[in-house]
Amino acid sequence: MPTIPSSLVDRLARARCVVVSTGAGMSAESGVPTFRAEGGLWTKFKPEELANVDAFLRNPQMVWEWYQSRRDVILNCSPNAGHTALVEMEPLVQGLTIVTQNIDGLHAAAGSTDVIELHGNIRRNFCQQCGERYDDASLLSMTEIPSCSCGGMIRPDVVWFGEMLPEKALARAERLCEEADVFISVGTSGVVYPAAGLALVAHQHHAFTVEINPEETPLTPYANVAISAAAGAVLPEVVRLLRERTAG
Ligand code: BJW
Ligand code: ZN
Repeated sequence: MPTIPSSLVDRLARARCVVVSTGAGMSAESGVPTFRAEGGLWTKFKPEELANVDAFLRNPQMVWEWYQSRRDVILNCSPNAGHTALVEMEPLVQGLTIVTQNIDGLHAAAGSTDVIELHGNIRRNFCQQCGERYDDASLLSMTEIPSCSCGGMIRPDVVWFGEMLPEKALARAERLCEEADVFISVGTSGVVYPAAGLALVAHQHHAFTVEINPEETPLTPYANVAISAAAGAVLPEVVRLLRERTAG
């Protein structure tokens, strides 16, 4: 059982604004592959060939197929104990918002009510040419890349390298990080910007900053508390201690 410092439980219980920033490690225990660790997606596939708009325009069918294969995996995954613990944390702390880089939709599937998606959602699509939205689940099983009524190509609603993050989502995330009393980073390698910068914003604005990750990251030096263990073990324990504190 990971040891949770009492300072974290105290800070959470007193906080008015809590931001939990999640990355691929959050969903690893659900069976969703991460990107950069051993066996991660970027150790097998090249992001420059698959996760930027030039790659899509060069070879749309290949990129579409890669995302379809990842959808097959993700749509068969369920939220894990870490996702569930964040749902259970909502009534135990004030002002909890999840800011996720994940595109798998598992926080919403678990039942979290305030989730900001910074890198989009693989369950949705839009037209690269005119921006028309295609959120119909029937596209999720198409092997041939579908076309829009305008003739443009339909692509997954995810943020590729070199693309802007959804403006309102990022602005809200930044504002919350400025206001946060507690900022918890879970399962991100902290190398992809601007998402990684949110931890620094929170730190600079005096949030009590926590990292939950079995590995050290560039964000670790900024953490008041770094818990070196899996999200699915740590977060349920935090919830248990919060409940214990509320009951006592
Ligand atoms: C566990 C665990 C368990 C395991 N429990 N933990 C400033 C400085 C430098 C560069 C830039 C900058 N600003 C912009 C850039 C360029 C670029 C960037 O950051 N590049 C760096 C990589 C060098 N950023 C962008 O291009 C962004 N756009 C942008 O900035 O627009 C403005 C602009 C435009 C043009 C020019 C300049 C600026 C867009 C970034 C989009 C990222 N997209 C991806 C793909 C999404 C779609 C898809 O899935 O295919 O998003 S890349 C990929 O990385 C994905 C992830 O969301 C993202 C982050 O990965 P994450 O979540 O951290 O996963 P991992 O695998 O890296 O780490 C997992 C961690 O979990 C590990 O630490 C494990 O230890 C841990 N773990 N099991 C807890 N059980
Ligand atoms: Zn179109």
